[in-house]
Amino acid sequence: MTTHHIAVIPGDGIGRETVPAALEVLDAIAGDAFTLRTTEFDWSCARYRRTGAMMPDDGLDVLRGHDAILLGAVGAPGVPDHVSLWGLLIPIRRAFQQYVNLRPVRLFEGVTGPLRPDLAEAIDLVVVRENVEGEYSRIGGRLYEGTEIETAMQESVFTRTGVTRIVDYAFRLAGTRGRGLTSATKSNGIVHTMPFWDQIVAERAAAHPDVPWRQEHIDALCAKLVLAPSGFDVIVGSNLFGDILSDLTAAVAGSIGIAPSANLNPEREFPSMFEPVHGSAPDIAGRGVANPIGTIWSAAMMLEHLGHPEAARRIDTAVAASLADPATRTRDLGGHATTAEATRAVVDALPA
Ligand code: GGG
Repeated sequence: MTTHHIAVIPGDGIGRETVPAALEVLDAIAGDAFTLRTTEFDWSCARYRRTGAMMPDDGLDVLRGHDAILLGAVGAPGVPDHVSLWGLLIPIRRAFQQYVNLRPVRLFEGVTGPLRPDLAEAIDLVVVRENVEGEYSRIGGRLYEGTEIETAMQESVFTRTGVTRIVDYAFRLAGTRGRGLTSATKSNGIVHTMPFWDQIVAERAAAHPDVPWRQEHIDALCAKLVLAPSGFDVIVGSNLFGDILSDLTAAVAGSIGIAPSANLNPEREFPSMFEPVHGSAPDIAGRGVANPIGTIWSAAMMLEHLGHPEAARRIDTAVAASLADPATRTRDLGGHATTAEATRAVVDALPA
């Protein structure tokens, strides 16, 4: 029997409700093939308020000793979002070279979200987001602060290594899924980094001759994803564009509350991290109404990554069954179920 050591960081807001929900499902599924030994860390905005840091100085060294990280959400009123993000999430992604952020989106039976009924056909796509460089950068600064000519500048970082590895990952994934790759850029307006990205996509396409691919400007792509989302399979984009596209597609498929993500270090040299796409949602935190599915599905992706695809599929099946029943849908999906009821529905629907 394999034992995996999981670092658990519920974080802030609804992360403190959805992570226990995912742990309940993981508890129900662990058994003969594997067990999970979890260690919980209180790294969060609450810790930041207490100590001035989201995590301890040796936090990354502590995480290094784990097989995977399960994270809820970061962000709380009173703590600037860039402080919480750069104090916890981004250092983890970068220290562990989690350069792939995989964000699958599916339209589940019975969940139509804002889609017109005639568009509610199979949506089954994956956003592959570059996760450690691009527009997420601290390079820049402010000039003439507090004056009328105050100026803010921010630089993006696109390296040949960074773009090539994410594009290659996306081509390989598209090759296994079979319906082609779309690359999202904005090369008509952003004249250095985006044409560089397009150039590398075109170069790498030659190494993946069987994968159909196309390039789309991000603005036009957003419109197409709203109007005809079923026409897309794998979409690759920069750190910022991938983040925006995954919220957009998750909302089109019903709710961001369902959407999972995997921050992967594909070489498995370091732990990967699994977290829902949604944030801490302080407006509903503490009320027991958050949708746990995004975190539960992220936990399933974690099991897949740890070498338990069968267990991951059992969770997927249970998630689909729970979403098909209006009685066990949370408010974001038009239902009335609490976090606890939605979680119980998944546990009860786990196939034997
Ligand atoms: N689920 C983790 C979380 O709190 N995400 C909120 C967020 O704003 N993330 C930004 C990002 O993924 O770059």
